[in-house]
Amino acid sequence: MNTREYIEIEEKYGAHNYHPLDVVIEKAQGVWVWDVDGKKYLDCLAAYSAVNQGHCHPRIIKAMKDQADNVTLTSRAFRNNQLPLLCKELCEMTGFEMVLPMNSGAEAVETALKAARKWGYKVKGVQEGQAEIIACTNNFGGRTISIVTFSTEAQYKDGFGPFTPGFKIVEYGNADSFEKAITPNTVAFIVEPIQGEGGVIVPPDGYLKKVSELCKKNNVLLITDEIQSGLGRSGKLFAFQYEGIMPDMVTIGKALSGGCYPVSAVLSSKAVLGVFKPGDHGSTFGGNPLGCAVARESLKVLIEEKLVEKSFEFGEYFRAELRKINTTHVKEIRGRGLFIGVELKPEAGGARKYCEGLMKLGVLCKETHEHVIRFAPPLVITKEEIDWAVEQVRKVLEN
Ligand code: IF1
Repeated sequence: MNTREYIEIEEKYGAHNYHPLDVVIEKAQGVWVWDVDGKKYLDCLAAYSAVNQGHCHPRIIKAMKDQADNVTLTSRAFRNNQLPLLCKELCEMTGFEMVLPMNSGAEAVETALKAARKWGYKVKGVQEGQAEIIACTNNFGGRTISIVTFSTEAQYKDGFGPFTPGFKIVEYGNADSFEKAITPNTVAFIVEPIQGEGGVIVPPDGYLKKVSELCKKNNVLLITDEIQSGLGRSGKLFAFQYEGIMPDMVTIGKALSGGCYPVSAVLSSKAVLGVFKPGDHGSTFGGNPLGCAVARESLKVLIEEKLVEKSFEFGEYFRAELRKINTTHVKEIRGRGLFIGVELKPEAGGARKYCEGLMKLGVLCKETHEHVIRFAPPLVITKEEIDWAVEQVRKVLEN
């Protein structure tokens, strides 16, 4: 079957909750993917930063196959021999004390919100039913009803009410706006250290440090959502490290499994995750041995292949090369590590057509919001591959 035929079947039988580029991928390795017509592309999206380690990383695939031969799922009614090791390795790697594993990013965010509320009632002493959680404009945390409750993107909420009470919105990047919103009932502030969906928005220097201080001063938990920015994408293990802070809770997902399996987690302290007692929270698949084995190997690959350091270095290089393109379409090139946003001027006519142009030239990337092209390739990309990608970007952007 060819591209057209696959697309027709998907359009007929699959729900239309996406508007993908019309490339039907059947195979991938490292930074490269191949479509069903045999055409090869450089992947500059990396499944929204889930395949930081590169597609089908041989070590991760081997760990997955080996584990699949042993045991895939026990449920948490029984223990398995992978979960303890994943939790220990994650804590040793990150400096947190406890881990709660889940599957999708949205579940990790929900878990952090539940932990924060329970902590608010049991530890902080907020009156039952009164807990408030503060989130930012332009945030993205997933698609559950509670999470879209605090989305500021009208489409993500339209038709999905009634919503969950107890959330407040403040302006991203503005610590004063956050400070003014704090009340004695505030239990947590959830923030992306770099907003991905928002358009690769890096907040002003000092912002995270300031909100971290305000959280400490007001006994409010700081939750940084590193599902997209974490695990090397930003050029540090976590993007919050750019400001030398230590949040109370961190959500991770995506690259935790190198894109091989849905694995997410909340990292925190005993004081916070300790509020969960048996039966309070869980998931059939969360912490399953297959996911844990995949995550353990994905983390080892990240460290042993020095992908965090590579992301930092090559991110600088990628941005510098993009800046050399002679074009009047670009408003701003920004980002950290290999987490790059190219914002086009409104006159450029929207980012989508440039992404379509790049696809024809063999580079896959995706617009975010109307005017931003996001470049976030697997962190295993080489300098030569960056040069080649920039060459293609030059062809579509040069006037
Ligand atoms: C989609 C965007 C990226 C996330 C942060 C939690 C989650 C995400 C910071 C939830 C997920 C995704 C979801 C995916 C597209 C994607 C995305 F375009 F929406 F903005 F990456 F930039 N926190 N981000 O970025 O994780 O439940 O999806 O595992 O199509 O919705 P999830």
